[in-house]
Amino acid sequence: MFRKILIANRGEIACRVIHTAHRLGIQCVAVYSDADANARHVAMADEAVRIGPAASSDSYLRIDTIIEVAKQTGAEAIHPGYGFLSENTEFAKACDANGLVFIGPPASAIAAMGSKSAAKAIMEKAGVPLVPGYHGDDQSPDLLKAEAEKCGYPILLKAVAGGGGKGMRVVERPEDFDDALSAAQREAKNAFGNPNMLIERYLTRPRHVEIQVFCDQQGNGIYLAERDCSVQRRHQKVIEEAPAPGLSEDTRKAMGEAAVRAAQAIDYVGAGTVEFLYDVDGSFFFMEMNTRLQVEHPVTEMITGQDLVEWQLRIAHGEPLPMAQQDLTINGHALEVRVYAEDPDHDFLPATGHLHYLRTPAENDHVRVDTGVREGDDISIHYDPMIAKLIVWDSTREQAINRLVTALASYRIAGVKNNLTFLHALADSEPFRQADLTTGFIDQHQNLLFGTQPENDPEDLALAAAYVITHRQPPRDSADPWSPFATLRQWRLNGEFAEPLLLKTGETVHELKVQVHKDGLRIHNGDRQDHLQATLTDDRLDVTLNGHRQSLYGHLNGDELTLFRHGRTFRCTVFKERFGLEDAGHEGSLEAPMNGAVIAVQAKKGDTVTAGQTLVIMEAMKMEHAIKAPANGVVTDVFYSEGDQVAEGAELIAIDVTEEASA
Ligand code: MV4
Repeated sequence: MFRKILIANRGEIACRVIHTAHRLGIQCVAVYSDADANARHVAMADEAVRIGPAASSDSYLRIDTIIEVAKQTGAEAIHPGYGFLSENTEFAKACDANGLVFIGPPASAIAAMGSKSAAKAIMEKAGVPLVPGYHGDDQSPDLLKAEAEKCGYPILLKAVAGGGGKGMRVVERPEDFDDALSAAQREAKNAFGNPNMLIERYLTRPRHVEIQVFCDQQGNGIYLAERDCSVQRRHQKVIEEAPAPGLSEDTRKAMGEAAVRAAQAIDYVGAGTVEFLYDVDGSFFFMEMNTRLQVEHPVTEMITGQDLVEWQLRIAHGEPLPMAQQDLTINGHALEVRVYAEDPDHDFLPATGHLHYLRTPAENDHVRVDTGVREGDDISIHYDPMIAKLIVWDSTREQAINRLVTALASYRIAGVKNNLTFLHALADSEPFRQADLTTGFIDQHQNLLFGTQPENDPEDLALAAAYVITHRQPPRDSADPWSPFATLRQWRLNGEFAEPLLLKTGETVHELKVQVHKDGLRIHNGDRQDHLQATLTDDRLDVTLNGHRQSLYGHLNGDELTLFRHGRTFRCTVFKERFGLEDAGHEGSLEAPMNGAVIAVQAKKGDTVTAGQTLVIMEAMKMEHAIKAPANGVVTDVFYSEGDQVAEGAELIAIDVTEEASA
């Protein structure tokens, strides 16, 4: 076995690979960009080498630098993870040329799957079922139209050079064909530099079912069952599971054997995934082959009991497949969700920020968390915003879903917008429990998945107030008369005195009144009155609300409170006094209101500016936003210039608004 390997990746997959390598007694060299100097994958590795600035193109995509580091550190092999250089033929070749083992397939196998039409031709020859259609070189419009007629409308035009859903167009009727073809060709030429199209019958309610395959260097192949990844959003997988609900043993075998034929047709070595469209009638068709270990590989590990990274390492080192097909069994059901830094309520816009508070579900035989971040880390604009993968297993799908729902409810993140509430609603939804899986799942069930959080649930507000009040209580032995909590005693003696507490959710300010009585708190919110007892232990609030005992968790960061309850995240800003409200507005802020690009800077250092004057113009989501001076003053610093990408919250410009400055 290898003594030392280099992991040419970051985040959760780098950590995942290191975990298995260490279990096998293999030393690990990590690489890192400037943004990742303190990252988890660096801390886990035996040694780690800086490879450049934060931008991927200057670090994790630098073939020359990474090869050099591998040679310098004495690594014998390179694991590419997924993304970055994992499917880059130049990288695979560079490893070969430098006497390093690329832990993946030969460059020729990666290249064979690069063109969709060439891939289809290979698969056809290998007897892998294809969607009826045309994938020839002759691209004359008349011929294409005749081929479309042959496969039957609706048809799908796919760019030969496309992939992952890019460059596709549905044509419903023959009379729409000509216009659709020229538009699709134009788009494909612009996007991929190749206008060629293939034509397929359009399946209207397909599922995405993929087979995990492995091949060794001796030419043996095996399939490790399938994964159903039908629940996707804009071709991003959201939930993956294994096995695929309702797939018969016969179909599994037929699909598995087709996948192994597909791999062997291109002399595949290592871990690969053959994706199929699976139709309602049980038929299946080759879609594409991914020549890497995939994000969702853990669900296969959970139902087979195998460590796929260990298989990769053994095979790359020349060992034969660790198992024969007939010895491989599947057990129970596994689900994976991808926890992302994104905002489901704003079209899943990627989010960035600081992970002020991060609590993951307890891991055990049923629950696994694969992550590359720790509390206190930043989610930056430079890389994929995945925070973690949450994987669960149980003996039935129903029990596995229950595990998932429970685990999601105990996953807590404050500081960065994320999709936990969305995932919880999705996993707990009736259509998902019913396994009503198609690629249109999220669009079809929007009403169940979005806006599931009541804006101003009075229970949330009462519990938020309870959290704030108990958080302020001094420790029992505190005798500090200057403590800000000391005031509490005064009004505790007098049950009639009610302290105002202002909680702001969105643009609404809720004016609550809190009374502390011997038997608990009384919280007034308009006409509503809640009576509760609460004790706070670290971040856990044990509370009896109107006679209902429950535990929930919270996190206060300055005046920003996040409460976690029933799988939902409730956020509010806390003010003791009305005047506090003025401080909270973002008006006049000189910070970037969102991730975006600076398109103009209209002030320079030393300029005298007047309140309301536009200083910087930013663009995000194709909209312009003017950043204006909050007061008269003098510009003391300009931090960005035209064309720069900036992260939400970054200070754009500094101005001195003291009277001396503006005098
Ligand atoms: C299709 C299809 C329906 N009919 N092909 C999308 C990604 C690309 N690799 C293939 N894709 C599709 N091909 C035919 N003939 C529907 C899709 C499709 C899809 C496939 C898998 C997972 C999610 C999807 C979402 C939309 C469309």
